[in-house]
Order: sequence, then C-alpha cells, then structure tokens
Amino acid sequence: MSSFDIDLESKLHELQQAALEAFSTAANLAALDTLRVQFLGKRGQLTALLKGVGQLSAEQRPLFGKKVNTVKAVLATCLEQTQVLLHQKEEEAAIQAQRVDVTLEGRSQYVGQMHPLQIGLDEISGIFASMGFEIAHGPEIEDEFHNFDALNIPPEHPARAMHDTFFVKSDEKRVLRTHTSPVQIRSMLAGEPPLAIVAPGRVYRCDYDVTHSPMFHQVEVFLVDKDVNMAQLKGVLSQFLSIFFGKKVPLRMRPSYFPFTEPSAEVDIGCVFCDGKGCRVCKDTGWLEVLGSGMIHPNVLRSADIDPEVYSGFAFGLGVERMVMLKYGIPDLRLFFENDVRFLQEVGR
Ligand code: 2U9
Repeated sequence: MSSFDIDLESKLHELQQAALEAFSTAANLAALDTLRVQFLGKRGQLTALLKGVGQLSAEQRPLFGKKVNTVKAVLATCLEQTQVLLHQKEEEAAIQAQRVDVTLEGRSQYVGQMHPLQIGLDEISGIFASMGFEIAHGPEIEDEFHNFDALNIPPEHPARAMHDTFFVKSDEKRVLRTHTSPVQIRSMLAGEPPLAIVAPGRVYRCDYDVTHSPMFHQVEVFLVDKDVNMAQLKGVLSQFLSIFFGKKVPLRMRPSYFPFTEPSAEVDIGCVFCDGKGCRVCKDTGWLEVLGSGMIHPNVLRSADIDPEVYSGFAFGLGVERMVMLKYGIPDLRLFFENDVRFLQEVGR
C-alpha cells in the first residue's frame, strides 16, 4: 500500500479505537445511540472514511472494503454488548428508585366517623328502644299548635316571644321547633294508648353564649297508658342513667314547674366526676342537673284527644350536648360545632 493507504488504514484504526473507547464510556442508552449515529450513521465518521476509497487502486479497494467491514462488525458487537449492559444498569436504577422500604411505619388512613352528638343521640335512643320505646321523628319547622298550644304553653308565655323562638319570616304561624315535644303530640294524635315513644332530634332557640347554642339536640321520652305513675318514671330514668353512664348513678328529683307536666320535677344525678364527694364540675354540691320530667298535664292529653280521666302518662326531656359532655368529659359546648377533626375523632374511638 502507498503512504496514502497507510494513512487511510491508520485513520480506520484510530476511528475503531475512538469508537470503542467512546462506546465503553457512554453514560446511558441515549448517549450510546448518539455515538452510534456519530460513528456508524449514514453521515457518520466511518461513511466519511469510506469516501476515500475512490482514491485507492482497484486491488486495494476490496482489501480496504474488507477492513472497513471488519471494523463495522467489531463496533457493532461492542455496541450491542454495551447496549445490554446499559439496559441492565438503567433497569436496576429504576428498580432502586421505586424500591419500597418495607421497614417504614405504615401511614394510617382517616376513614371518618359519626359526629359525637350523633353517637350520643344514637346511644340514648338505643337504650330507650331496648326498653321498648318506639323511635319517632317529626318536622323541624313546626306550627304554633304542635310546638306551643297543644303543650299548654299560653300565648303570653315568654317562650313564644320573638327573642326566644325563631319564627319563620314568610309565615309567622311557623317556628323552628323549640323542643321535640311536638313529635309526641303528633304521635298521640296518630295513635292510641298505650304509647311509648322516644323523640330524638335538633331543636332551636334564640340563645348564644358559652353554655347555649341556637341549635342543639334533645331527646324526649313519654309513656301514656292506664295507671302510669311517677314511680315508673323514676324507674325508667334510673335504668337509663345507669346504662348510659355505665355505672349505678344515684338520682334525686326536685319539685319544679313546666307548663306541659304536672307535677314536674328536675332530675339530678350524683356527680359522675367525683361520685358525689364535691368537685369543680358539680360546684361542690355532689349533684348534677341532667333533665326535666313530670306527669303529662291533663290539658296536653286533651289537646291530643286522649281522655285524662282514663289515661295518664309521664314525660321527660334531656339535652344531648350536656349528656355527651358529662359522659365523655368534654369541657366546652363550642367544641361540638367547631368541627376540629382532632376533637371529633376522640369520642367513640
Ligand atoms: C309531651 C308532654 C310533656 C317533656 C319534658 C322537660 C320536662 C325538660 C329540658 C331538658 C333540657 C329541655 O333540652 S332541655 O333544655 N326538658 O325539662 N321536658 S318535661 O315533657 C313533655 C313532652 C311531651 C307531650
């Protein structure tokens, strides 16, 4: 071969070395492909070198062609092996990147739960249902008859004033019920004694301070039959309070006045925090006021078409917020309505 041929041959050799070196140090598959195009592509370095073949003699051309093919084959093999290696490397890196650390602590899911007041309402209604009382519901927008008149609450009674009760603007004969007693009137009008009903639900009064919310929850219970008396009232109350608080609680009744019951009594229980010894919650009295009760007033029975000469009944009402606060040691009424999930999750866990 002439010196020119030797030059061409050494260029071919240099190209092979350079390509082998470049392939073996490629960082990833994309870089390797760029190198493939650079050395072996249609406009690559090997094709450029092949263009010099025209200047060779007729005998040298096939020899040079053979050498080029050998270089091509060597480079193709190296390319293939490097591709396999880089592919493996990239796969391993991807697996490492997605690797799950099974030793990490699990993240617990918040699945939600019932509101503490709903838990309380269900607990209380459930206890009475287990004693044979039927659960009844009624409208929250009531008329004055079911909310006041039928309950022996006269027109001049302060509860009927605008500042105590929410009247419906478009229809001043309608009110947001101030107690669940209208449900009891509806139950009496719809059925015949014996009737044993528990009425849980939302009620509304124009009251807003630390211990009062304009919307709160009540459960009212009544029993109407022949010969119903206050001893039965006390027995049902005592049974309910012991089941609700999960221990035998002492109970006392103090004379009181409600328009819908006669006689009427406030009911206190021995303080569940200090067991009657006296503490901050019971203001050192040893007693907590929990509900109001009495024998249903004859006027109320008459309003519901029940003859008070034949039938009698007891009734009582309790505020659910207060009962739930006492049972679960909740210090502030406002917690129920702020909807802080940390608080909501505490009750009933
Ligand atoms: C009928 C007849 C009588 C239900 C009664 C009370 C006394 C009472 C309060 C407790 C706390 C309301 O939520 S509170 O503020 N309730 O003191 N409730 S007697 O008497 C009735 C109910 C229905 C037909």
